[in-house]
Amino acid sequence: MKRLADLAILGGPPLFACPLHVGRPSVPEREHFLRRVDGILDRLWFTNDGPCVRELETRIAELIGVRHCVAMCNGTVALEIAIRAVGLTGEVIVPSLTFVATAHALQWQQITPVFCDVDPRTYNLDPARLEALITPRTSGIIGVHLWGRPCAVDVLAEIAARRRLRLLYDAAHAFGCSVRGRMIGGFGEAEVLSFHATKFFNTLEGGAVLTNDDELAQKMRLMRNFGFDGYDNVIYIGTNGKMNEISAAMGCALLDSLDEIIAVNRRNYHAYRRALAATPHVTLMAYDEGERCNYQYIVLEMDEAAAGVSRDELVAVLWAENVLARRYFYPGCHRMEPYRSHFPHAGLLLPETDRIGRCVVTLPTGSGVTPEDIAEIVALIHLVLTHGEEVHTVLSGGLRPSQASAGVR
Ligand code: T4K
Repeated sequence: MKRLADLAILGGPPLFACPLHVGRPSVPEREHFLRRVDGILDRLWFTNDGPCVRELETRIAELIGVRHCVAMCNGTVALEIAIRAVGLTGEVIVPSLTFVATAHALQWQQITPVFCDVDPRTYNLDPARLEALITPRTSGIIGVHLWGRPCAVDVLAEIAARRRLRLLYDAAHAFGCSVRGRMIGGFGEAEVLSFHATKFFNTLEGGAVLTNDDELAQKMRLMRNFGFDGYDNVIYIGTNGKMNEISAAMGCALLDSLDEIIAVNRRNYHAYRRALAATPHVTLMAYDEGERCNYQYIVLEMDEAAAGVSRDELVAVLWAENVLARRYFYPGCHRMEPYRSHFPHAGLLLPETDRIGRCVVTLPTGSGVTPEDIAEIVALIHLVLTHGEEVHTVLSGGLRPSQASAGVR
């Protein structure tokens, strides 16, 4: 257990010899994956709707209970294709508290993302603030199930139906999660998954669109393949959104271990929860354990004023100790380009987004992180937060390391 004087910011050795990352990839049973790769090399069929992609699509559609899973090369292209396939234009209402890909997928196609503030209890689109943002140019809503916790799906569906708007979900964080027992993936007109390496379920790079709409699914299948409807016949504008076979093989192999991966994330979440119970000035984002959860994000909200040390100072201490915590999703899309220049005053309508972005910290989890590691990480956080002012003084250059050590012993 570290004392304040041993902190790496004061010259002590880091708590962990190797970095602990947020978003370390899950790895399938190696032999199983390599056998699948051998099959791909033997078949000489590497992409373009190959057998591994079809298997992955079928298994995911069954698992989620939707009619169609259309696998794509990544979540961002999957979003772009879904947006185009449902015909979004003009303005689309989205949260700003999300990974920037949600907004970029719109702006990339000259559709304006209109940022709506979030409900601080869910971190998701606040339906009470949404209707005021609807204009004659608004064509739809994209909800984001941030950190795997569901949007207010019923209220959003009601608003979308009443105001005649299309409704999509960015479910990049929510594979394997449910709302009142119904798996995320089947809400709105379509939901988009990301299988990026940093997601608890990955296909190296990859993503998918899930939908129960047969026509929409068929359109997206064509759009991901340049719009080809059979050889030599292009019937839509399209792009190259195809998933390759090695990625799909990774996904198929990992699907076999999905329950174990989630069990490890759940174990880690409980380890954090137990350990953090005695730590002041932070609140751990809670999962609704009555639902299916993937537990892939460990998110702390920190009370900077009470702690006497800033969120960024806490992150700096953690990085020095090789705990590579992240500030997801600071500073919010509205403070990133090109949105910052397009809407310089957007923050006025996004007080919760700004507040949350300033005080959240995402911590390492996944199979590379043990309950013992978690006990050490939390002890470190506890140390910083119970000596907030001293840490703040050291980090703002008020004391030299030797003075600081002398002062805190
Ligand atoms: N919508 C939402 C809500 C999303 O969160 C995302 C992606 C998307 C849409 C778009 O889906 P994709 O097009 O990406 O499929 C990462 C991921 O790149 C991104 O996929 C993810 N969200 C986002 C939340 O996180 P960065 O820029 O923070 O990644 P990076 O490279 O800093 O990696 C994060 C951590 O993971 C690092 O500590 C290192 C570790 N890592 C990373 C990779 C790639 C590994 O240990 N191994 C690896 O292979 O965006």
